[in-house]
Amino acid sequence: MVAALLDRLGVDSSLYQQGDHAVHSPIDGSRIGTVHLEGRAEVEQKIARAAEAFQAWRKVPAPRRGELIRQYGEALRQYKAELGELVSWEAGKITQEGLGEVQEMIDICDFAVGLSRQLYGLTIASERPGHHMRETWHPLGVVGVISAFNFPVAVWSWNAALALVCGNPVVWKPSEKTPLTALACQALFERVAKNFSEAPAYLSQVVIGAREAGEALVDDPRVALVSATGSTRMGREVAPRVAARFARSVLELGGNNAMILAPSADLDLAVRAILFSAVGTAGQRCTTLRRLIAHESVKAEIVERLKAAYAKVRIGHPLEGSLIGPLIDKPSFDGMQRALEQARAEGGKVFGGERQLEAQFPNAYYVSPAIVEMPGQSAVVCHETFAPILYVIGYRDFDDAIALNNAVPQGLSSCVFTTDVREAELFQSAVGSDCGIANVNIGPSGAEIGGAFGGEKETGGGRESGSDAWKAYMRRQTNTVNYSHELPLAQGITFD
Ligand code: UN1
Repeated sequence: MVAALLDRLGVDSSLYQQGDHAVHSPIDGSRIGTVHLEGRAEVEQKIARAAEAFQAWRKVPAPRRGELIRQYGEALRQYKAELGELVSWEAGKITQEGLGEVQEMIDICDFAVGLSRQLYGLTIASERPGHHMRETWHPLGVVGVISAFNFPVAVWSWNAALALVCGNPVVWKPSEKTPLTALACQALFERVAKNFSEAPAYLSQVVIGAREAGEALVDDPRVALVSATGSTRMGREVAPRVAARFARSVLELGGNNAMILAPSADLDLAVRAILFSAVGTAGQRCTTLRRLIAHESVKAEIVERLKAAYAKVRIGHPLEGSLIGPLIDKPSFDGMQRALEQARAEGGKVFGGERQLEAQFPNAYYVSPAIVEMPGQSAVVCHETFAPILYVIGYRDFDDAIALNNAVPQGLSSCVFTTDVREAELFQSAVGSDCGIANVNIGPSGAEIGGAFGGEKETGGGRESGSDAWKAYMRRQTNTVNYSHELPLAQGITFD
């Protein structure tokens, strides 16, 4: 099944039938491939090739670079079903979410194509007669991308589509849990690039490896930007190492996203939003809803309604019409159980969270999503557990709700459900949510690619995807041109 998909996507079988690292599907634990893990020397060789590709690619006009991405987007449209299904097999996403992830890739390609005819700089008023100032944006260099298992293809594409139109080659290290989808993206890319005469060899490369491979990317002076998605623990190691060599990083790390549910909220809407954002992707999005901060007047009702809705959610094989697929692996399941234990110890009332379908899938980890009523925002609630656990806490005063929203170390996404315009605006004001994303009457997950994506505090501060996130992938240059016959100095200095 997986081999047939990889074949259709153009992946050479030698890449997933040899090697020392087995890849298992979270759907049933079956082995779906074996890959070779690359070491430092192999990564360094790929970086050297990328550095060479940069010399040529930076000279190609940006709209032509955009044309390559347009064609890549077309290839993604053509192979959306296959790639989406492969995402399901390798990451355990349900059909809709596997396809949605490929759609997110297509969307960022479209965005990048438009961007390739923009990449605007400024013209700036000069204080000197006969002078002209402007700001231009130039290609930056090799971009290293480190991505996580949970968005195995979309997050790479956010980075790659922008990096490539900005004139940079890309070296991608996907999670060791999801190398096959990366090989498929790369095969599609190579198919398009091979017929694109201006594209140099090694414009996009994949590195399959573990920690050592990631470190090689992080430490190599030829890598101008490291864009890393993953845990805060990983970011804490990456950020200082990249900074120590004065390179750039874009970090997208942990989230601990909340919804404030106000008394005026449309509860029907809220139930649906909570279901998608807390239960979708089996709670394994960085934007997953993890904390529900509900006004005391609606808390009991929302918990009852959620329990009823949770009880009806179909759990099972993600390609067979379920809404919740498996967790990625056993450590993830164990982490969830530990968090629930800790929540109980901290006074939580736990509903759900048990292993499911063990007889049918002894080597896979399906769970019922959990709702945990907590007496307050205790330690376990402040920690991101990458599983479907929704902690519910009460509030009385809206300012306290905002304070609770902000009182965790992470700062990715947040939302408020209210029909009170004052609350909605306050939540998005300077004294409101401290997160990179703050929504009104929609959940914290499922962002469109048009906005900048990322967050503050332990989330790492990076921005990817839309808006002006492209600027991280280029170097800015200020130009002053003297078209006069004099040489006036700035600040009125005379130097005669
Ligand atoms: C992630 O989980 O790393 O906003 C990215 C969302 C998706 C991206 C999630 N568009 O939920």
